[in-house]
Amino acid sequence: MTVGRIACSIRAMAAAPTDLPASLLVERDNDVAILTLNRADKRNALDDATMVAIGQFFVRPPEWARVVVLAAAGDHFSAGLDLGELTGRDAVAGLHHSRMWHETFARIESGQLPVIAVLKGAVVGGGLELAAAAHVRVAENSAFFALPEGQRGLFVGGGGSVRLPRLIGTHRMTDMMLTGRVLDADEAAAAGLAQYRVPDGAGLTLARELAARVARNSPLTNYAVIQALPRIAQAPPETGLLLESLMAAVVQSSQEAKDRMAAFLNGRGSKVGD
Ligand code: 1HE
Repeated sequence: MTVGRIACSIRAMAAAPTDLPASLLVERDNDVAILTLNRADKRNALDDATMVAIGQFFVRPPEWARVVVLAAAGDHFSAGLDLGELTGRDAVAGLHHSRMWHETFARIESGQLPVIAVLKGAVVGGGLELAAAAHVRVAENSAFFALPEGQRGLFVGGGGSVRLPRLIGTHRMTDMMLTGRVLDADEAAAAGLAQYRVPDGAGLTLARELAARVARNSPLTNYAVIQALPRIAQAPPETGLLLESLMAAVVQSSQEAKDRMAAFLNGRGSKVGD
């Protein structure tokens, strides 16, 4: 069974998505889906409708999509949780809301497709938690990163306390939360919050180029990178090594791997860096 068929059967089991709200756009660029947060007037604050739509998109991405680029309209990636929706919530509703965010971001991080996020302006609070669930992050010059939960009397609730320490270390996250420290794009990239740094306006172009490269990989390798690599990295080393061997054996036994290796050995394959 190919990874495409695995993906199809899982997607077929999922409920059909309802129409997307105006706050989320999906466009097709060949086999790349461009998913755009489209609430610039509210600095792409994440309200429930947008979160539910993001979750629905990732549980059943379009069949043609091999990679997702996560972008944002306006000058800011996301100002985080929509604070306007928070004020009326009691503790139980807050618990369920946080778990809904967890489920949504898990669908991104541990879903079917590689996700490349284009970061600019505010990448704060829940916006940073959303960015942390992506696999590749491109930061434009204007991007700034913060966890203003302390200022608002809140705590992270979208998986930030799990994902951000893995990216930047507990000590840096602690500093950001306690002191309200704002990292600029260079500081964030140096800390590990973005793998790529580009001038303002260049993020989407680079993300599309990267997505096109990712889409040229064997889908089964991409699947292994998303599904196996993070689990191996968190497993005890002996368990991780066994998982690695199992995953490697499955991937290299695929017909696509055999075809690609034969093409290289016959002088027809791409070389490193092509
Ligand atoms: C919002 C939000 C929001 C803007 N919820 N409405 N996040 C924060 O604490 C960040 C709060 N936002 C800001 O600090 C600033 O808005 C920005 C630095 C991001 C941008 O500043 P600016 O001057 O460009 O915009 P603005 O004038 O502050 O905001 C424009 C509009 O967006 C305004 O609404 P309007 O109706 O008066 O035009 C703002 O109210 C609205 N807006 N941010 C709701 N966040 C799962 S737990 C996660 C916990 C968190 O994410 S805590 C962090 C929350």
